[in-house]
Amino acid sequence: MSSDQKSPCIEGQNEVVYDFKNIEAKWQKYWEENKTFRTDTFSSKPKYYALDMFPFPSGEGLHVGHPEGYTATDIMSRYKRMKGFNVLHPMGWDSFGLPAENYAMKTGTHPDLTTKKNIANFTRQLKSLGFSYDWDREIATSNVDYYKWTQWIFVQLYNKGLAYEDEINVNWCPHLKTVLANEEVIDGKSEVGGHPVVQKKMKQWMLKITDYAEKLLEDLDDLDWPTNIKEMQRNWIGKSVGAKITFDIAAENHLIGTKNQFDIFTTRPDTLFGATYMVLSPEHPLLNSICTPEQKPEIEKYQKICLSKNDLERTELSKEKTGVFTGAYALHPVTQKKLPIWIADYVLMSYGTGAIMAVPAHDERDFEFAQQMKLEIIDVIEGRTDTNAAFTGDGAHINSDFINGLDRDAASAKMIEWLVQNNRGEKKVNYKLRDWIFSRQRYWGEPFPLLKFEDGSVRILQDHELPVALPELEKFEPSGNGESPLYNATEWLHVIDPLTGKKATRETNTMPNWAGSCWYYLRFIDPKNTQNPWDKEAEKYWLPVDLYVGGVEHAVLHLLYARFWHKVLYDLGFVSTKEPFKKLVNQGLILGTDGEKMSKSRGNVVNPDHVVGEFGADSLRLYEMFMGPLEKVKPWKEDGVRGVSNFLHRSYRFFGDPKNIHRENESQDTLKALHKTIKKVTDDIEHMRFNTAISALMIFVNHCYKVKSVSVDTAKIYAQLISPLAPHLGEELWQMHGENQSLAYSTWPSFNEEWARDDLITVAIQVNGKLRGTLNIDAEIDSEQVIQMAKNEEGVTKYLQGTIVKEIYVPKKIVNFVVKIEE
Ligand code: ANZ
Repeated sequence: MSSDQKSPCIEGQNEVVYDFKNIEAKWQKYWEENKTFRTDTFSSKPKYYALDMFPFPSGEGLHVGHPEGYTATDIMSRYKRMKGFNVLHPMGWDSFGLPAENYAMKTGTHPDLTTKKNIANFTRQLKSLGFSYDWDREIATSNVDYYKWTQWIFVQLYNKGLAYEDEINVNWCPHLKTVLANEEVIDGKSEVGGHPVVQKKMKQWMLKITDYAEKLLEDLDDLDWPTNIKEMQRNWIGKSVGAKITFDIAAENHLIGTKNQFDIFTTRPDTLFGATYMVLSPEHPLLNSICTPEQKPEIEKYQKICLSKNDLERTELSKEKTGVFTGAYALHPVTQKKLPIWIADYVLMSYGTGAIMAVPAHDERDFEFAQQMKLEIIDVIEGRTDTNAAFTGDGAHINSDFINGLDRDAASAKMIEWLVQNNRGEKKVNYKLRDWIFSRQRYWGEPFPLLKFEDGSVRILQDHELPVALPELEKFEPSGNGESPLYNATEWLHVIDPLTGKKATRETNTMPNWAGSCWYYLRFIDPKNTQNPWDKEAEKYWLPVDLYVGGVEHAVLHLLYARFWHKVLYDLGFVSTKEPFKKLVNQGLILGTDGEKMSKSRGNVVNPDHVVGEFGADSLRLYEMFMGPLEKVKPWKEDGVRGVSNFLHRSYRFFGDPKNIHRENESQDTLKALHKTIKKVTDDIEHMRFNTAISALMIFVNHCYKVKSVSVDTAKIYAQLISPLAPHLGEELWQMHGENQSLAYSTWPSFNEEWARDDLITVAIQVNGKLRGTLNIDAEIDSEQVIQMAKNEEGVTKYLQGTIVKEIYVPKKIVNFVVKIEE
C-alpha cells in the first residue's frame, strides 16, 4: 500500500504552489490501484452503510446537483472509516426504464449501447470527483445478472398473492406511449417529461401495495427521516377512519335479481341525519339497474364527459359542481325518508365504495352541489352562521334523534353502535393508496417471469428458469396502441412450456423502472452472488442502510415502493429488518446563478467537468458543502467556488511549506485552537453540518498564518480533519509529513476537552448610558449574535421598550443600545 510517488508540490525559491491537477490525478490513481475503498463483506468492526440514490445514466452526464448528495455521503463514509467503522459506500446505475429509453429513441441508438456509453461517462465523472466508492460492487439494473433477481422478487410477490392481473382504468400517456402508475402522474401530467395523461381501460399487472398500507404508515414513526417526507407518505397512504353504511333502494326502483342496496363510506357517520341526497360515482356498477328510462340519456351523456377527466380535475374543490339525477331514491337507514340518488364526477369510483351520502350542511362539496341543484340542506351540528357555506367544525348535534347534544366523537361512536346493532353498517378504515400499476408497454425493462397459456391461465416461472432475458430487438419503439414492442419478438414470444408441453406466450409488457431500484441496496451487500440475490448473513450485518441521501422527488415513488418490497421480503424471512433506510436526508436543490432551477432551455446549467477543470475536485466538493446547510435550496455562485478554492490554496501554501513546520512541541496557543477545531469539526460532521465544519477549518488556518509556524503533528491532524471534505489535499499533506500509507484508515483525531473549552469573557450591556446587565460569552462569537443575546438578556429587555435607534458592540467589552422612548 505504500506510495513511492513524489509529491508534485512545486517549490520555487520561496513559493509553494498548490498544483491540484496533478495532486488529484495522483491520488485517484493511488486509490484505484490500491483498491483503498474495497469493503470486506464481513468484519468484526461495527458497520456503516452510506448510500446515494443511484443515478439513471442520462446522456447529459452529471450535473452539479449530483455531487451535492454524493459529497455528503462521501464525507460521512470517509469520516466513519477513520472512526473505526467498516464502511459500505457503493455506486451503481438505475439503467432500465423510460428516461434511458427515451434518450435512446431521441438519438436513434439502441438503449443497450447508449446505456453503456452513458455509464462510461458517469463513471469517469464520478471518479474525477474522488468519491470513495467500492467500485468492485458496481451494479446496473439493466444487467441480466442483476435483473434475474428482480424477476426472482416478482416471483416471490406473485407466490404470496401480491401480484395479479386486472382490467382497470389506467393512466395512459399518449406521448410516452405507456401506462403510468398513480405516483408517476403529477397534476395530470407524466412525472417524466410533463406530458398529458388520459384514462384508458387496459389489462395490467398490479402489485397489492394496499395490503401493506397500515404497516407502511405505522413504521414511518420510527424512521429518522425529514418530517415533510414522512408527511407526504402519510398523505399519500391517506388513512381515513369512518364507517360503511348500507342504504336500501326505494321499492319503486327495485329490480328483480339484483341486490337492492348499496354501501357508502363516510368519515362522518355522526352526520347521518343531515344526509339529504346520495351520490354515486358515474362509473358505479349499480347505475344501469337503478337509473330510470327517462333519465338514461342524460346519465349516459354525463358518463361520457367524465371519461376525459382525471381524478384530480374531478375532485378539485373550486370547480363548478355538475351532476345528473338518476330518477331513483334510497331510504335513510334510520328515518326511512326517501333520498334522491344523483351521479356526480366529484365522487370517484376508486375511493371508498364509489358512493356517498351527501350532507350539504357540513361538507363543502356537498353544500355547493346542493345549492347548484336546489337540494335540501339540514343542519345537524350547531354553529352554522354563514348560510352561504357549510359548517365543518365540531359542536353539539341537533335534529339528530338519539345523538342530539353529543359532540362529533361521541356522536360517531354512538351512531356506529346503532349501525352495527341494526345490521346497517360498521366501523371502516379506508386508504387513499391504490394498488401499484406494474406493467409498462415499453421495451427497456425487466420481462415478467411467467408464461401465459391459451386458456388465459398463467404459470409463474421457477427459480431455475430465471432469468428471462430481454430479447435483442432492432425496432424497440413503442407502437402507441397499447401493445408493447416485445410483441415483435416473435421467436422469444411463442414458446412450448417445458413443464407442461403446452403452447404458451410470454408477457409482452415490462416492469417499470422502479422495480430495479426497489432492492438495489440489498444487492450492493453481495453483488456477485450467483446462487442467491444476497447472502443472508451479510444482509444481517449490513442492513438497515445507516444513511441514505437523495432528492425529495422520490418521496412517494421510489421511497414508498422500496419500503413496500422490503416489508414483503421481511415477512417472507429474506431480510432481517422491517425498514430498509434508517436515516434519510434530502439535499436541497442547487439553483443556477440566476436563482432559477437549472435547465438546459434556460442555459443556466453548471457542468461539474468545467468546475473540476478550472478549480479541481476538492474545490467543487468543498464549495457544494460550503454553500449552506445540505437540506437548503441554494443558488450557484462562481465567486463562491473561487473563494473556497483560495482557501484550499492557502491551506496548501501553509501546510505544504516546510518553512512553516517545526519539530518542537506545539505552543499552548495553537494546541487550544487545534483542539477547539477538532471538537467543532467532529461535532459538525456527526450532525452533517458541513458548512460550519469548513468555517472552523478556515478559522484555524487563519490562526496558523498568525502564529507563523506549527508542529508536524498539528499539520498532520489538519490533513486528517480536512480529508473527508477535500480528500486529495488531505492525502497529499499527510504524505508530505512523512506518512507512506493512505490516511483513509488512520484514526480520527481526538480532542482534549480542557483545551477545547471556549474562553469565556464578560461583556457589559448598557442602555442609554446605564449598565443594565452583563453577558458571559465565547470570545469568538460575532457581533450580530452578541447583540441578539444582549437583547434577550433578562433585566435588559424591559429597558429596550421603544425604538432602538443605535446598537453597537465594542468587541469583547461592551454592548451599547440607544433607545428612544415613545411618549
Ligand atoms: C358524509 C360526510 C359528511 C362526509 C361530512 C364528509 C363530511 P377522506 O377524509 O378523504 O377519507 N367520500 C367518500 N367516498 C368518496 C368518493 N369515492 N369520492 C369522493 N368523495 C368521497 O373523506 C371521506 C369523505 O369523502 C367521506 O365522508 C365522504 O363524504 C367523501 F360532514 O360522508 B363524507
